Amino acid sequence: MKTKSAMITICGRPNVGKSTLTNYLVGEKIAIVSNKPQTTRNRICGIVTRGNTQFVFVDTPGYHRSRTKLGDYMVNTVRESIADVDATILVVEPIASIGVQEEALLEKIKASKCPAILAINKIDTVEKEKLLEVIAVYSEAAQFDAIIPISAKTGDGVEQLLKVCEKYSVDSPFLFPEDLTTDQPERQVMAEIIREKLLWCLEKEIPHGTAVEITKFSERDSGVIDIDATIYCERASHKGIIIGKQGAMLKKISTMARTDCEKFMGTKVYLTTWVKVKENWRDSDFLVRNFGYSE
Ligand SMILES: Nc1nc2c(ncn2[C@@H]2O[C@H](COP(=O)(O)OP(=O)(O)OP(=O)(O)O)[C@@H](O)[C@H]2O)c(=O)[nH]1
Ligand SMILES: [Mg+2]
Repeated sequence: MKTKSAMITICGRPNVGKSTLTNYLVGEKIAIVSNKPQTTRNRICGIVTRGNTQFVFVDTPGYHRSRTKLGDYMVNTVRESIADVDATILVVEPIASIGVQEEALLEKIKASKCPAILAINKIDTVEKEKLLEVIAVYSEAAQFDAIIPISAKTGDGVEQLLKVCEKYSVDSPFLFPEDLTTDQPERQVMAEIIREKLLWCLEKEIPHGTAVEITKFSERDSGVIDIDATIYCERASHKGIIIGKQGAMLKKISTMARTDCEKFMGTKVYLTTWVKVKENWRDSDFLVRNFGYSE
């Protein structure tokens, strides 16, 4: 069979719905999602194999002005992901003005000389007339191959987006096995699921200052998987909040995480969690790398 592939980066400011879109395209939850900005920290491939074409969508961290070493890593990850791909999808909010993040990303896309598709997301939240204004503002600002209004939540327009992406496929062997949906190792998916629940359950800066390390991941003969995870946070006071009264918060987080881990693994999971403090780890090159945020 003559095969094709297309590698397509999904970029945009934090919280626009890049990971929601990636999950919808893949048809499985492979990237964590939250209503807080800066949820995604790594570049994550979502793999979609349709007939003789394999799409590799590269979900990236939200482009922002970084204030920590971790932020530097995230922003660099976006920059690097825009180079050497077949096309980029810039995801934006349905707002009729262009922000500094979009301008900076458009500049990078232009410099990379790679074709750009604009995906105006969250159209389920706006009226048609408003959408036309958004389209007008963006078509004036840059040369897009296509402008596609979508809702990553309802799936509206996503099939059309995929159709446009097909244009960028090139003759090539498949880059990943056909049945794979992400390039992340299972351990990393488990750590990310726990981080998602931290983002869901905790307020303000606390979840942004957490990192999760899987210290044990082993399968018993019966197929049950034992996972030990350590949650790192930045302050002793945060540790108290994560654990909660009589451990109630940690229990809630762990229970929610275990359910998703079981869904992803397709088997029973025993999850044990600990909480430790690493003061201001996001500002330490060494610790940021240590937690896996490095190329
Ligand atoms: N109403 C609506 N909400 C959406 C849509 N797409 C995403 N969201 C919501 O927007 C929020 C952010 O979604 P994410 O997918 O985590 O956004 P992201 O761009 O990956 O964010 P970062 O990883 O922080 O850069 C979540 O609360 C989503 O449920 C959409 O099409 N419609
Ligand atoms: Mg994301």
